Amino acid sequence: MAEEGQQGRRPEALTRRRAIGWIAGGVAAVAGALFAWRRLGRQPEAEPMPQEPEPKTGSQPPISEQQKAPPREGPQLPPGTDTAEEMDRIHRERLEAFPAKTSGKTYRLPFREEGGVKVFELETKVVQWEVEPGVFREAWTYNGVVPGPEIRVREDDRVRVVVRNGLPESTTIHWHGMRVENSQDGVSFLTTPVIKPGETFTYEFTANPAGTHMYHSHHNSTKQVAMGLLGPLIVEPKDPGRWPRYDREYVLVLNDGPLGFTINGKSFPATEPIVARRGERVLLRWMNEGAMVHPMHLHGLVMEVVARDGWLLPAPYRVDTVTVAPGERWDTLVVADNPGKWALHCHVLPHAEGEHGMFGLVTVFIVE
Ligand SMILES: [Cu+2]
Repeated sequence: MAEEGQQGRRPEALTRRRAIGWIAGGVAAVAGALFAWRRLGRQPEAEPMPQEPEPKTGSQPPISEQQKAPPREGPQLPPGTDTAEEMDRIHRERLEAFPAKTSGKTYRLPFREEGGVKVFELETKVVQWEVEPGVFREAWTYNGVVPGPEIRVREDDRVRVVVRNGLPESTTIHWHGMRVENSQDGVSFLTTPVIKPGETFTYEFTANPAGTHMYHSHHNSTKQVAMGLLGPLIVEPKDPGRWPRYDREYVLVLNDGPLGFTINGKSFPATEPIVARRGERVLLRWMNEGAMVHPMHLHGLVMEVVARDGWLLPAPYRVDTVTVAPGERWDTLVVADNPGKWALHCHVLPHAEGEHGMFGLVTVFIVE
C-alpha cells in the first residue's frame, strides 16, 4: 500500500449523476448491467464507437427483427457495433489498460504512542473518487480514501481512535469483529452517541481477538458504508507461531453500491494486481462491505481457507472459489506454484464482465 492518500479530483466535464436504484438488492444481474451500461454510456471518449455501421451480411436479421429480440444480460453494445471484430477490440483495449492508473489510493494509517496507547486519527469527508480512469463518483470517506486507511495493531494493544466528522450528517464507527467494551461499539443510540457534523469523538478499546477485521459506520449505514465509510482493521497475533506462515499479504475489500463493483475502491482495469514470485505463500484477506454475496474465483492456483472472521479454522480446506457474504472476512493462503497471469474475479458474472469486457470485481494474480 502506498504511504499517503490523494484526494480524488473531478474534472467538470466528467460530473455525472450518481447511479440510482442501486439499493434494489436481489436483482444483482440487472443492477450490474445498469451500472456498466450507465457508466460506459457516459464515457464515449474512453471507448470510441464506430462512425458508420458495417453493412449487414445476408445472414443477419434486419434491425426491426433484432429489436424484437429479448434483451440480453450484461452491458449492451450500441447498435452498429455488433461485429465480432469490434467487440474483440473493445475487450482487448480494456484488458490492455490493466492495471490502469487512477488518482487516490488507500494506505496504512500512521499512529502515535501516548502513555502506552496507540492513537490514530480519522476524519470523515466527502470527495470525488476516481473508480476507474476518468470515472469519478461522490464518495464518503475516512481521510479522503476508499477503503479508509488500514488500521494495523497487535493483539491486546490499547487503541484510541479520534474521529472528526466532516460529513453533512451524523456518523459513528463500529469496530467489526472486535470484542470492545459495550460503550465503544459504535451503534448509534444503542451504545454510543452519534458524532454530529463538525464534532469529534474518541473511541478506545483493547484490540482483541487477533485476525482480519473491519471498521465502518453504524449510522445510516446502508448509505454511509456503501458510499465508502469502511476500512480494514488488522490485528496481528501476539503468538504468530500458531498462524500460517506467509511471504506476502493482500487486503481485498469488496463493495457494491454507488461506487459500482469495487475491490479496494477501484473497478477493473483500475484494480491492483496481486504479484508473487514462484513458490511464495500469499495471504489474501477478503472482506465484504457490500450488500451482495461475491463468490471470488481464482484460476490456475489453489486457495487454502485458513480463517473465517479472524478465527483460525481447526481444519483448513482447499477451494478455488471463496464465497464472501456481506460482513464476512475470509483468510485464504495461496502457494504461487503455477507461473502465469491468473484471473481472479467474482463469479456472479454481471459483477465482472459485460459486452464491453471485464469490469468491477476483477483483478489478476501474477506469478512471476
Ligand atoms: Cu460479485
